Amino acid sequence: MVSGGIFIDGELFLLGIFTLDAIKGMNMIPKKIILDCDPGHDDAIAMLLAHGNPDIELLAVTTVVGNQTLDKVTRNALSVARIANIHNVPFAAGCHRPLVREIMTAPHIHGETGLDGPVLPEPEMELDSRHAVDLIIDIIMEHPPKSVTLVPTAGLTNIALAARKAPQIVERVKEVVLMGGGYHKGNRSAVAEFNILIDPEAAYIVFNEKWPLTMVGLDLTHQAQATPEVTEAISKINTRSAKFVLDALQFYGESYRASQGFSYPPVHDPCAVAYVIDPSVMTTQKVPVNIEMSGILTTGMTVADFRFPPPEDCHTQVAVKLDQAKFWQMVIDALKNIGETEH
Ligand SMILES: [Ca+2]
Repeated sequence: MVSGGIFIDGELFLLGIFTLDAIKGMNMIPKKIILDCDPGHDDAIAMLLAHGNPDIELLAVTTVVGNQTLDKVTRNALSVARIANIHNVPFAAGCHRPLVREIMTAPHIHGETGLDGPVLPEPEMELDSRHAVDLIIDIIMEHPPKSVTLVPTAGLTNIALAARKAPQIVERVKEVVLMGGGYHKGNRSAVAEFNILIDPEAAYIVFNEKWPLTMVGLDLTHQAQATPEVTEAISKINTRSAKFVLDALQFYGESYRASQGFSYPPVHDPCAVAYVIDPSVMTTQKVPVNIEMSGILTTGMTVADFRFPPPEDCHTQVAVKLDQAKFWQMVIDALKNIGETEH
């Protein structure tokens, strides 16, 4: 339970004490998203941000092989749903391997379970019986044109297959806001980011369809580091979800220190959700981006062409600069809105 109100012309009018679901129900113009993810410590925080923010209507959570195998990341997604008391949102499992390549996971960052560190509860929710690709297509076609935003925070296998199976979704989607890539940075290779590198053919499909696409890449997400000030603020919330985030950040922070020399871990995936909530949380630049699929050293690189002003029909943009204070306040407010969930 949280104190809440109703948004009218962007102004919040406090009306009293309401459940989070009630607040979300009052919001006349929520941003409808499908979160396609591979939880994953930062995916889990992205889920919590989406669930806890009154401006977001989470239409579905879909999973795809990535940080770990499909069965592991799907179980993690359902466990996080239980931690945050997410109900009435369909969860569906998607592709168990990339389109062409062999499976590549990230145990050095996320552990053997894909979400090592926190103690995860047994999932309670049943998976939707549909394949994630079909659920994504169904939801987009059931909603009015240009009302659903796709937020992929994993390899792009599910999204690419959805675009190939039902090409009519491309016109219908409002936009794609994805975490992946980097115009000057890589992590899994010198120039490639993990989500793109694990399925570059899928990324090629997604970046070349003509939907508006925002790439929230490493250039941006490396600015979203969970500093001691951030963890201190989260620790004061003292709820089940907040404790889960702290435990997740503990493991994830140690991984990033050991494997990549970061003092504090960059929390990638919630940045994409934050952009949907309020685009002013980051600056962006329109620029053509394409995917290298066959480089000797550069496979999976998001090649951004900054040489000229963007052409008229440029449908891609990259995230550049993060308002860190605004971003972390969104995460903290979402956790406060979720409140205590233990029964
Ligand atoms: Ca992810």
